[in-house]
Amino acid sequence: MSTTTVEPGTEERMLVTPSSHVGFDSITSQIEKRLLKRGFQFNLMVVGQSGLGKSTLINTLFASPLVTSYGRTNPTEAVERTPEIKVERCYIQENGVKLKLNIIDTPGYGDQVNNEKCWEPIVKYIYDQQASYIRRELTASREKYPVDTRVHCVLFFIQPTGHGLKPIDIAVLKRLTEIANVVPVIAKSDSLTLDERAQFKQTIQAEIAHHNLKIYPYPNDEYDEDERALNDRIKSQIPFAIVGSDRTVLVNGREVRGRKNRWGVINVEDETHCEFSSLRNFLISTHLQDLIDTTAHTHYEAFRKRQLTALKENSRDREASSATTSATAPAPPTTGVSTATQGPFIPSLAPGVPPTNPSQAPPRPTVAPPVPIPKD
Ligand SMILES: Nc1nc2c(ncn2[C@@H]2O[C@H](COP(=O)(O)OP(=O)(O)O)[C@@H](O)[C@H]2O)c(=O)[nH]1
Ligand SMILES: [Mg+2]
Repeated sequence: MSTTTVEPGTEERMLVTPSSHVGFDSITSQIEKRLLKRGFQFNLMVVGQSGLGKSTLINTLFASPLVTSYGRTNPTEAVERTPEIKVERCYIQENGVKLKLNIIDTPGYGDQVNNEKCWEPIVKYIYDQQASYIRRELTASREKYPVDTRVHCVLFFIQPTGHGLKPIDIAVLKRLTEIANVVPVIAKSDSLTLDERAQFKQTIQAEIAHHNLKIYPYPNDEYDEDERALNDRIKSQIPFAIVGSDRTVLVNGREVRGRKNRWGVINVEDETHCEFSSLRNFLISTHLQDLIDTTAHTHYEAFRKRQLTALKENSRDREASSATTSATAPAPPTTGVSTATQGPFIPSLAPGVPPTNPSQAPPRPTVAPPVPIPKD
């Protein structure tokens, strides 16, 4: 057995190299076996006007007919009044790996004449999932693996106008990037020439920088050099100019996923035609776990911190006010309901929703939804 001391400053531990094989190097395969049995959960939200190819892209990404279009297919159909959220749950399997997918569609987004606050149901949905997770975590008898419905990635579809982001896009992006991993894509990029596409991308990148929009992936000290280089490359490519298709077409006797028009065929997986492959590699092959981790460690953590701080402040305020009341006023008539059974409660922290009694409301954080605290 040989022993060496670990360099000072790293960790106060002796590095011991066993003289023969012990077997703990199999821990990674033990973990892998367990993870494979449990499967993986990935929750992907698509946001963008109807008709931009959101459903088609989902089917293209997973090479499966997972979702159907909820958009309006004929002009007599009423425009959805609110961006009603629809969740498609399915699971797909590849080489023994089970991926449980929740596809969250926002069909009516941005389709109104007045789109003011059209992001509210989307923001509320994201918060609701975080609140539901916190509730699961805070119950006395916690589930071993709480169901995770937190949104891991928001694919934001930009209309291929060639003129940059619309004010509504900026307003929505500002809100969504604060609470989730947002990846913008240029929808239906086959409608732009290569020059127009390059120019459009530059304009959008400049707008992202100008408005300081925090687009995923974020800088992280834990990344090594290779990961940082990969993220820099991805950053320079964002927004991905994509083309989707849920059909296959024949090119040189080979079936490819693509779109056929009068001028020829667009092979969606061909890098010289569009950036769909880069987007799929990024989302699924290289960053799937990072998207899940960043949701848990960055977005959910921020939400949890805000909620628990507000809860603590609220209960401190209530203790202080009840101490003042009992010191200065006669005891109120008993209602038969003890405060202990009512449990802690935050009146309302929802953006845009006024608290029931503003004078008793805790300080409002910029963004935070109501947290119904578990009763058990
Ligand atoms: N030209 C072109 N058409 C597309 C593309 N993706 C989808 N479409 C078509 O656009 C229409 C609307 O697509 P859909 O996926 O239902 O849009 P959604 O309403 O955003 O979900 C369908 O006819 C699709 O075939 C694309 O990348 N390029
Ligand atoms: Mg759709």
